Amino acid sequence: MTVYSLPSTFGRRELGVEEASYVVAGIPFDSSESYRSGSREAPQAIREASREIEDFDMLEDFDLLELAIADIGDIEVSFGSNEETRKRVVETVRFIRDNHAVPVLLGGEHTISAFAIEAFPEDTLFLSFDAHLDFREDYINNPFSHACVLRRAAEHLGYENILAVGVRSACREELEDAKRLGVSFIPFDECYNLEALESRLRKTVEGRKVYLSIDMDVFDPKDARGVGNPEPPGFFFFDFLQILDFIKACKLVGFDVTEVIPRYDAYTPVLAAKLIFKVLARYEKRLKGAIH
Ligand SMILES: [Mn+2]
Repeated sequence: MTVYSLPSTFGRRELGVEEASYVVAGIPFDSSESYRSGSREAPQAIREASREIEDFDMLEDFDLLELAIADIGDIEVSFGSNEETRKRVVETVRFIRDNHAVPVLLGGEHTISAFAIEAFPEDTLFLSFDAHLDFREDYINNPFSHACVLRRAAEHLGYENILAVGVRSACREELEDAKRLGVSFIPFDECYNLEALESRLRKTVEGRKVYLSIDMDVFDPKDARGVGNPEPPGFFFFDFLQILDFIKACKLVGFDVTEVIPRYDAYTPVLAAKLIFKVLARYEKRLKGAIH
């Protein structure tokens, strides 16, 4: 008997964790979103979009079915408890890493990155694409606000193991703190020359273990309207694809996409799903030694 079913997993995948190179987990956690909220709805929306993306990416000349992806569903988070959610995220990410796979985390607000990074060793580079610096000590007395992500990551990995790209929004105090503490960031006005940016990123990540965190507000709101704190102007998706080859120079150990708010735009989850496939496809092409 044939069963005609379509799994509601990322990319319709049915692999087990032990067979996978990349393990998707949703983290539907939103707690501190200061403007528009609702990123808890993003993991399912990104999955839904991913299931409709066809398997052969002609622009990448790559069959996405070559990506060994498993989807373990969503972490059951504890709304109102940063501590409990943090514990669950760290344990889940450790579980994925213990299975020798790269965690691919679907946020949720950007705070999930600050939780996840605790499951990684201190020689990891936290590479964040974000319109905002997110380097506040706390935001309205909340150290796990999404405005503090970079700071929490830096406290775990060391200030020298942080690079934020595309930054165009901060408060004066966090900007001064970041400079004083030696945190590297590439402001958006240094991102206009894509060729120069790609080579700068490539040099920085060369041979390093990289945790890639993409806050979708790094994109121009004309491309990604469904985000919590839109911050024009920003990267266009097409431009981002011109710099993405830097990923081939590093060892990708973790990856997340955060801050999608589906209720404000039905297209942004599609962009997020496509972005995930693009990152993994480029990275996988390097691993396979393919010439593209
Ligand atoms: Mn942001």
